[in-house]
Amino acid sequence: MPNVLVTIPFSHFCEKARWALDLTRTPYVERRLVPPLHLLGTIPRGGRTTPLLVTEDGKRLTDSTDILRWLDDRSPGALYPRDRDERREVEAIEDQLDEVVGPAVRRLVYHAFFQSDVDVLTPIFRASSRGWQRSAAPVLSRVAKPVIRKAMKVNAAGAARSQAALEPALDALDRRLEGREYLVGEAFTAADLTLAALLAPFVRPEEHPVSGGLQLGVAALDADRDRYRARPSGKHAMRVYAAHR
Ligand SMILES: N[C@@H](CCC(=O)N[C@@H](CS)C(=O)NCC(=O)O)C(=O)O
Repeated sequence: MPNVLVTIPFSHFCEKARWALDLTRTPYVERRLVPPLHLLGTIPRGGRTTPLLVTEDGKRLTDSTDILRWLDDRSPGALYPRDRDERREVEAIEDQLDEVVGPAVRRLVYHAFFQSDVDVLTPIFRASSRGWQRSAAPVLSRVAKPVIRKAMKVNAAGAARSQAALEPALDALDRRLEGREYLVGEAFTAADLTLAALLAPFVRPEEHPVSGGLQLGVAALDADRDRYRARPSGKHAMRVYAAHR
């Protein structure tokens, strides 16, 4: 059995895992399922959220960080530094990104989508899938919208809370990046990959395998993109996509 990665294709946590698999040249099959169909891929495999990796030897990894650690165990040093102190720094930054930045970016992006007069979800579903899911994108996105809104508390109060959590986290990363090429040490690590993948919905790098090149035509989202691209953390995300994706 090959390694199987179950994804919501445009999810930034899924992009984190997919990038790490690609970077370590680990063969895998991606099962792309738009929400809420992802549950058909995750629940039977003993999970709920995506990414979920079933490894060729039958392990089920239900969290992006577990996937990166598993990959690094197989290719030591590919994602985490061999130096113990540097590794701890990378892991701490990754945890903070996963816990604060990832959820905040997701809610803010969905909030901007749902505020827009234009239907943004359908083109994203379409760009994400093939076959019948692609043909059914307008229906599936209509079904998904209220589910996402409720599950992720996508509303004005939630968006305000997320913005308040995101700003200090990005300020700290902006300061850390002053005068350095990478977040930790002298090389690209899981910290840089995680920052870039989790900011991708805002900065929209061309190299993104699902959303790269997708024109959404929503002025508010384009203004957000330009604002995030202008700060050091956003610039760093764009730079590591160009150099490492
Ligand atoms: N901490 C988890 C977060 C994963 C996560 O929140 N995945 C979202 C997509 S961005 C998901 O599958 N949501 C659908 C659901 O909860 O049913 C990880 O790093 O893997």
